[in-house]
Amino acid sequence: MTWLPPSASTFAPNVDFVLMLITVISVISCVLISFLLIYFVIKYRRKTDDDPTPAITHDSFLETLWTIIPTILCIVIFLYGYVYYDEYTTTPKNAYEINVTGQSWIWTFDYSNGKKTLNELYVPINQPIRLVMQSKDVLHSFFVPAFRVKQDVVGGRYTFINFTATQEGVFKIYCTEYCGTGHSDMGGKVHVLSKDKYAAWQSDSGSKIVNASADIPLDQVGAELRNSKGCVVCHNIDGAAGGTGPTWKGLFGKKRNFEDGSSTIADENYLRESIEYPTEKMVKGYQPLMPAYKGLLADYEITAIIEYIKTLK
Ligand code: HEC
Ligand SMILES: [Cu+2]
Repeated sequence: MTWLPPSASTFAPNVDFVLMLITVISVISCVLISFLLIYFVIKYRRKTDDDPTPAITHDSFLETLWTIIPTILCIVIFLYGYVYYDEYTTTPKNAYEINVTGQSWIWTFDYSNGKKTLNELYVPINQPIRLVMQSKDVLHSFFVPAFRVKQDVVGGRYTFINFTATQEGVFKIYCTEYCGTGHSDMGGKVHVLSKDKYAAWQSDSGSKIVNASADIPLDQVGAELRNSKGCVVCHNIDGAAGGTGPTWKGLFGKKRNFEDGSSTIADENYLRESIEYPTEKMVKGYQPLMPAYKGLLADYEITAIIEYIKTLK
């Protein structure tokens, strides 16, 4: 159906079917009831002034009918909902588990072989997946429209999503729980790969999102990473004040003043430390909101971002 997102998981057709069922029932009832209402208003209108109003108090047959038909419809809708919900919440035995962490305002994914990715989830096609999700801070919600799965992500406990992707491609992830100023930018992508490509991706070292072997200048790779790694949510590059984090414009080589009264000049090593351990040196006037990117960015990715920051004069 063109008005729906792509249908890319085993649940998607079920959810769409229930949606269609409810829509069709609603449209038919609406048209039928409206039509009968108008028809009866005209047919049984008072035609002359002394036309008597008939004293009908009830009709057992009609009342039974309009109770039983909607009841049956409700039961049918409930049963479909129940069966599909049960399927959705039951973990298949051979499910492949991926740990998901939501925090303001990025998603990180931990795979069983030690790989970690940021805002980009990689899954194999036709393989039941179980996401074990938690939040580091406030409520978030993990939503992949193309899979028709959505679940709140909560601090201090785990929540789960099961799905089996049925289409190769790239699909969007949204956070659907209002979680602060960066909420609307808190998103990511699911990459559904064939089994072969997935195995290749898993054995590939480093969390490459941008292809390092392509002939792209480092600073351009860095510009790309600012978006894909979520820096864009908190750091602007136009020098505007009032962002969650300091602007990157003119940052390189500038004197930085810290909350503890010390200061330094922003060189490569300072930038690297700020990215990996942001709370080590707290820039004056800012909150400790930046996630620690240690282990989440490959070395060449950090270098690329630093090269990019250098170009922002
Ligand atoms: C949730 C918001 C947030 C996100 C996302 C975020 N940062 Fe930050 N960042 C901050 C805040 C707040 C500070 C200032 C406080 C501090 O020093 O930790 C900061 C400080 C920095 C600094 C030091 C800046 C200075 O003026 O001295 C650098 C460099 C930096 N971030 C890089 C990054 C990179 C690279 C990314 C993405 C990979 C990123 N940040 C993502 C909030 C964020
Ligand atoms: Cu969120």
